[in-house]
Amino acid sequence: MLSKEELKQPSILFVSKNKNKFIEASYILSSFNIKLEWAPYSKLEIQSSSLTDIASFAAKNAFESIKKPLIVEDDGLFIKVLKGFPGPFSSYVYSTIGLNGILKLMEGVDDRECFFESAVAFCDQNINKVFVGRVYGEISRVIKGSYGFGFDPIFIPKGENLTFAEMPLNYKCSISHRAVALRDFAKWFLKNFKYYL
Ligand code: ITT
Repeated sequence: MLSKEELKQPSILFVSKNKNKFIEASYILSSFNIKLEWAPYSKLEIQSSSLTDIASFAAKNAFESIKKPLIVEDDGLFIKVLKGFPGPFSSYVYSTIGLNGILKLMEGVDDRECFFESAVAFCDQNINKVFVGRVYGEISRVIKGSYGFGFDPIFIPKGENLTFAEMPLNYKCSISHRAVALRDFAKWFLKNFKYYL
């Protein structure tokens, strides 16, 4: 006989090869009692300047093969003087020129304004909906901190002196682009989809 646990609807899958994103997303959604399960697959990435379109397409594509309610999240770091670069190319830029490459591009530049954007796409058999979050800040002059991942060591959120990589997870997750998008998602989800939990 199935246990009470097994009879429950499955939790939502978080499709990403990036475990850090899953850990942060799980932490953020845990305060809404929404449970995520990690599906460590690469998402399909279309060419677009819109993270919303990239996430939405990837979620639909993942749902077609997995056929379970899921989330895909696409992120990007948009630097003002670089006209939004690396934006939708953030993953590629991170793994090629990396943090040092970004700092090099910003050498001698005083205007260091930038923002992180997160597009969270939820998809099931009936719906494909995207929630967007942003956090504004600036690119640091040097690489600082050892928490977090990706561009965290060079991103200083507005109003702070520390990079994301100098902040413990609970603090980053109270102000991040991911938190803004996922909190919106959580409110919508709890209103509309109680039966999944
Ligand atoms: P998936 O596509 O498999 O989810 P990814 O790491 O490629 O994993 P994204 O395309 O969404 O994820 O991320 C673009 C880049 O931005 C990538 O290099 C991430 O490491 C980085 N990134 C995303 N969220 C971040 C965060 O909260 N802090 C720092 N860097 C982040």
